[in-house]
Amino acid sequence: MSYAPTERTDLSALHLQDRHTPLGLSGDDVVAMWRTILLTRRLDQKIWALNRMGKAPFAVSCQGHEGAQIGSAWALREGQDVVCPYYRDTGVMIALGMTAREILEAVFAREADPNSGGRQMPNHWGSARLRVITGSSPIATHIPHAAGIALAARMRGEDTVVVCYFGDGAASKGDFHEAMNFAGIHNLPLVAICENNGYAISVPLARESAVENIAEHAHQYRCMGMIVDGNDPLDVFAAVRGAVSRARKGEGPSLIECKTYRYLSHTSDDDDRTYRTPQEVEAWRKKDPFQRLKQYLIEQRLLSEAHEAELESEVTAEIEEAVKGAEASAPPEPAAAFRKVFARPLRPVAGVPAEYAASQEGIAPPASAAGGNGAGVPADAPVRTFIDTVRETIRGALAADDRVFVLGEDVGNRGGVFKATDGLVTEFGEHRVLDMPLAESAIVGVAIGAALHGLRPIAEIQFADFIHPAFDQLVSEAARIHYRSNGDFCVPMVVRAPYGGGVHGALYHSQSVESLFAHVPGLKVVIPSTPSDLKGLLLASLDDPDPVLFLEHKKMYRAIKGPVPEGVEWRVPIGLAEIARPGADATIVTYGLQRHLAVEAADRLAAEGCGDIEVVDLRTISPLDRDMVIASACRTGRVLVVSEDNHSFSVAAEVAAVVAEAAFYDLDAPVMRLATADVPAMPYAPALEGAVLITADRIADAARRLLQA
Ligand SMILES: Cc1ncc(C[n+]2csc(CCOP(=O)(O)OP(=O)(O)O)c2C)c(N)n1
Ligand SMILES: [Mg+2]
Repeated sequence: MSYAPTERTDLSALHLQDRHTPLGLSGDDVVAMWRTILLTRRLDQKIWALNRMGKAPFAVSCQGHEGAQIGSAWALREGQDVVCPYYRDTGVMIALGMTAREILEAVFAREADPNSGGRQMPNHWGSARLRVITGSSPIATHIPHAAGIALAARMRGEDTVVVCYFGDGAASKGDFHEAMNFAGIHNLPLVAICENNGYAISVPLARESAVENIAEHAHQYRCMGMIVDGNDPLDVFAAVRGAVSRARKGEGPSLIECKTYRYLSHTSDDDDRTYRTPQEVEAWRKKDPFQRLKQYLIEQRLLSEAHEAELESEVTAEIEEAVKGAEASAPPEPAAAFRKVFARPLRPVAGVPAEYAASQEGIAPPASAAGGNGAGVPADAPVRTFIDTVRETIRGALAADDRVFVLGEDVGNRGGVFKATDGLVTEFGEHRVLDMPLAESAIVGVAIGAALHGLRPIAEIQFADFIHPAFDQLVSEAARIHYRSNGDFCVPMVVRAPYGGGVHGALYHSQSVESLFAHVPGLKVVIPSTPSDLKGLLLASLDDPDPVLFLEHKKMYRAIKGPVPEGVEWRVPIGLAEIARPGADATIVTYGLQRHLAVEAADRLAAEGCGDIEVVDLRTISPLDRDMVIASACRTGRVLVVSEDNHSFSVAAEVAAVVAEAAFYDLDAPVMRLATADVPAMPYAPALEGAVLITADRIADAARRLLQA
């Protein structure tokens, strides 16, 4: 199977016709465009050579793609449009203003690398200065971000256009389809550019796509679809300029497919001889965008031999100087590896080697102990259920801050399946309470994009059980964006999800997911257990510059009531646990619904005269309030950790480890865990569900054993 040039990409005979003037480009413009292609080609060749010399560990070549990359980037409005590039887009970055020196700082993984400060591999672009959004390695995850930025730009009344680049391989991913569908539904100012080079590493197009042209997907998503000769920069420029202008005028998204080819292997680690023939490569080399534009300039009498030589020597000197400078520039200091995990770090990073502990960044420890036990809650505060508190808190946030908006499945007219957003669409309109397609990756991905563009999204995942399609967006994207961009970007986003069992929800409406996400550096995970905590923590999460996963135990929605301060000033700090019930003889560490069950069990044991048990409610799972857990463990000498999540590899396991490490010599008994057995949560039949469920009785039994141990 081979990927041959088609008629569409055939070289037309001679460029005797002036093609640039009708496009609004002067002769100087086209020469400048070619100079950018020249710089890109020579820099790429240099980087490849540095790799082969053993000086650059990893290289991604864009040779062959320069026409698609520079022709398209030339059509953007500098300083206003936003770009989500692909890893192969060296030409896009040079056209947008990243210098050879800056690119080489990344190649050598230097501290001055503007993309990531040496944290990511080369070609993982990102620069707030250039309005280029930080990118990752997982393919296609950035396309929903582009749609979210386009949505946010429109909500903010800007005429910004978002341009998103990707390869033919990316068009196989759900994120591509989810994002294009969303862009089509909302007619967003998005220009999606597919650099189709015929391969996803070694897999040829015919084995990755059921349709011959990626642009054919456009009509499914109400986009304008176009196929252009990606090796003709002027053709690409014309198409992208048209698409950008349509998007700016509110005429909706476009999908432009640039048929192109890469001349070298996929990366410096690949060997393309295993999957394509030299003849095929040669056929495409005859259509080299570099040579074609040069040929055009010569035929149009815009480039003399002397001028060409002058440009060549300018570019060579620029690259040589950049290599020298970047090679000599400083690597990142090792201690930087432990910084910028969060935009607002609340606790020291756990597990930092002792030699770097002293050089950690300053943390802003959580402030006061307001919250669930009533501290700071006015005596006349109205009593509300948990679910009413969710809704009223969101209502207050929507009214107080026009950057806040809600997105999720059924959040609009239905008001959410639990009624957490009931009535809000009528009050605030469809643009602030956005019904989303049934596509969790897009829900979180769009929220990330909107957060990156200055909004404060509250994304609702209908049930925590359905958060798994968005795992990549949460774990690979939201959680890593601040760190991977060396602090250049942050994601102030809240993702709410009802979780937990005991409601006859069976395997897929009962799960506890906190341990999965608490494991991920860069995510804050919050689980409130009282209405006043819920309000204070949700508002604190909206203030926070980091992504917050906000889990609400669904059994509490109508069962738990409590006083809730009015207004939008109330805050409960993230990262601070609370003593829900003071006691002297043992500690139960827990969170969520189990706080209430633990207090009930403790009261019962006290009434029986068995002992006085302290209950610590974590409230924030990550970052964990180790100080309060350890202090309580040291005071009482006995610790039981209670959690509805599965027994092994869990939050309960982590708390037990913290206690064992830090309070061992103050303990009078081994740390105990009471958690749901390691079975998929939860079976449906009442008898089966009852068998696995954590109840106040079971907590009391466990606590009795602990007191006697
Ligand atoms: C989700 C995911 N799966 C696999 C990979 C490994 N991988 C990196 S690039 C690539 C091929 C991408 O092909 P395409 O989108 O056509 O871009 P091209 O490299 O051809 O420019 C693969 C499989 C990855 N980075 N992410
Ligand atoms: Mg490809």
